[in-house]
Amino acid sequence: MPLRFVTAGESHGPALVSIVEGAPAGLRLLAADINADLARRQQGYGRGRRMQIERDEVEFLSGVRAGETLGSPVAMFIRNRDWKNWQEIMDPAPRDSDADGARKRAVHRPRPGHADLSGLLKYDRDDARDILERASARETTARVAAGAIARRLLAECGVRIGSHLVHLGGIDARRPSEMPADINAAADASALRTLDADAEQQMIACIDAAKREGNTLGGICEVVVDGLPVGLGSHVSWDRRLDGRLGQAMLSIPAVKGVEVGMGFEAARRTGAEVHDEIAMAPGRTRSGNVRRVTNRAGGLEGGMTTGEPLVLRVAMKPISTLMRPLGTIDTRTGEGAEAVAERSDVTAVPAMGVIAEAMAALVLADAMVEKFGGDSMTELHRNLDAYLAHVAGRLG
Ligand code: EPS
Repeated sequence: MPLRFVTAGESHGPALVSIVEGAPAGLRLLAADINADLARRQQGYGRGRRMQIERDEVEFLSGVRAGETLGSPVAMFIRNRDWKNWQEIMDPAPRDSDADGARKRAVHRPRPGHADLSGLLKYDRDDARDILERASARETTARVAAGAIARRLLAECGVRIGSHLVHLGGIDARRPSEMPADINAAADASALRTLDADAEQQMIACIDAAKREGNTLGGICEVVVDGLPVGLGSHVSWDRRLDGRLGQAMLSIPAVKGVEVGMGFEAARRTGAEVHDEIAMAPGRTRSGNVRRVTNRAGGLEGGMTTGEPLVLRVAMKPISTLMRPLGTIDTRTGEGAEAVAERSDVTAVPAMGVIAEAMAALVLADAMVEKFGGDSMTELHRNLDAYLAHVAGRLG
């Protein structure tokens, strides 16, 4: 894994930290590039009040000088504005216990569907806040910051990533007859990041109804990546297959429960003749080796490698686990039945999930690019990519 990242931070702690290691030197990078993606992640109808409090922006702590990466780890700092309301509760210093030893805003009624209960047992904590603060999807801010660096790298190599919402709360969005050239420009103009304005109105009505009921909604986003060269990833070993690497990245996003590549589950219901993509010569299509797939049901991956066709993933998110009309649980102090704690939360965060899925896809794909083409400098990466493309283009036709 030549390009890797790690995040740190609790949802209501002072800040989030994101460290990306392995970005080649000489990549042009501005805080504004990262802030643009952070702002996209904060959009979306159905978010709670927290998104009005936060305005996510990075500060570079290392790895960038005069607008270019140095090849050293890029550390980014993102302040939590809500921290000022939680300082006492989240203070790292030892506490003077209250008279009865109670902790403020302690959570003893774990929410079904969250990490609260298993985390509390596994990490031997009394207060589920010690778990939920880190399990919170607030952490995805730091992933999007890391992903924005990967996106810059891919953009310099001619690769573009976009996403749009295709389902929310039981309502399917119709696919446009022709996909827009810039998917994100179109999707970001929609309150739900969907390309179907009629479906969007119905989805908004569903979100309003779910909110009134104290309920939550899930949905599906599609990620599309154009411009990938043939041959990223490999068939030779299980952990080098790109579909597996992308699958892990998608399933690591909080509340994501499924990922499909290309036709996905539908392929299992069809015959081989209905599923596989026939091959034809396509002179001038250098990124795929002067060939094309007549269809792209495989979604740009065959044998764990890119084909040079667009990569298409669909990512499914369950409804958020915090319900304002709480589900049944137990009180962990007594073992008696209780209603789960109802912390402030969102009705849905599927539009944001699409942006997070883009970031995770970017990180996996940039890693695969650096792995194949070398990662000390952008000069090296470009030289090797160009030589490879020239070579594969000369093989056929
Ligand atoms: C989250 C609960 C809400 C969300 C949060 C994820 O935060 P709070 O508990 O402060 O109201 O808004 O998402 C974010 C803060 C974010 O940046 O996406 C949860 O429990 O997962």
